[in-house]
Amino acid sequence: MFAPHPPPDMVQVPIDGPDVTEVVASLGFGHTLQRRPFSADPERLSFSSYKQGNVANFSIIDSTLREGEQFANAFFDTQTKIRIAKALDAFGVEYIELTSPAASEQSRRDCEEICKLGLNAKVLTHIRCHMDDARIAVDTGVDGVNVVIGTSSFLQEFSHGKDIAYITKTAIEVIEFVKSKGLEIRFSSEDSFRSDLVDLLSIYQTVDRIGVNRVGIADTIGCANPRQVYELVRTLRGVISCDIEIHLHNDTGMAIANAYCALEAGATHIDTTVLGIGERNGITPLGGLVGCLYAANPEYVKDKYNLPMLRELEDLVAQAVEVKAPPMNYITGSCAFTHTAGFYPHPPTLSNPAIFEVVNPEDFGMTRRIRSVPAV
Ligand code: HCA
Ligand code: CU
Repeated sequence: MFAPHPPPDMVQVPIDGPDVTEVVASLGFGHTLQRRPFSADPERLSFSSYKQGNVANFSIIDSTLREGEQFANAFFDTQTKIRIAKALDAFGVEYIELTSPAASEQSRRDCEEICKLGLNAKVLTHIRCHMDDARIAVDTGVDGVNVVIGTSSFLQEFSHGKDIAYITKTAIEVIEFVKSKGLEIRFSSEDSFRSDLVDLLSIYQTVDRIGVNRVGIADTIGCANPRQVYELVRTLRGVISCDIEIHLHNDTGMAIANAYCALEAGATHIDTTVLGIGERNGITPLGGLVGCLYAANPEYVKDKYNLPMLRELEDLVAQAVEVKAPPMNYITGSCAFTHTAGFYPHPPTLSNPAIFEVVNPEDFGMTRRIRSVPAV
């Protein structure tokens, strides 16, 4: 009458379904999925070398002095721009992107001043795809020019009103002009993720053939997710041979993960701003990106950037735009390395804090704090 109950010490499991040992073996990266925490034994961890793409071979283009100028509370005077440019250079970003000199007379003068500083970082300026802007840009002393034009149907219709044939023709003219001056040149499409893919790939292929240094993809409205980013960059990688830059807005909190996936897919240059400031809620934050890439390859990232300077750089920008960095901020937040001990009888954080840390605070000049609460 009654269905027999299993004995109490037995667990019922479905008899169908794949053998998990075989599934894991077929993945081909061993039994451990975690990315390399700073103190773990690398021999035991194989995931960090899995599908790395350019995760350990990239450049940062910091746009605090361009995209960041579009942040709601940003009004940088010349001296502040110079201080930020020098701090970014001391941190070690490879490029600094500045507002178009065509935007105002002040922007043009500031651009010239920053070019005269003799920084290690290359100085770029960001212009519309227009010969008038290009002529002004090449006379400022910049190392390169980042050109952008909207390619999505929305922008073609509601912003500049030009079709793809016109965009391609102007792009060629601007690129050839900037190249003739011996400067580096990038061509990017605004709102790439809502652009027609055939249009997008065709225009990138054309500019690649005429020798552009980089093409750029922009998630202007922050609508993309990591898988979409991976697929677009991967597809693009297959049709062009020049470098690939990516610019990712953070409207839905995807900007760091999207940047990571872009590198896995073969992107070479990532746009950031300090604290992520920019239009609306900004773009990929420098600190979060560096933290994420450090987790994958600590030695590479430590070698490349002056990590203990991150906090100072963020404080400088936070002060300039009159905001406070959030306590939960990646790496530099006041609670980033706070551990609460006392919930366990033998708190593992006390014997080896690294058990709960993917980042070694000392590498970023930060200190760990153990907060004790009485065990209950
Ligand atoms: C802009 C828009 C932009 C450009 C990005 C790029 C965007 O302010 O011109 O040049 O790659 O998010 O699309 O910032
Ligand atoms: Cu932007």
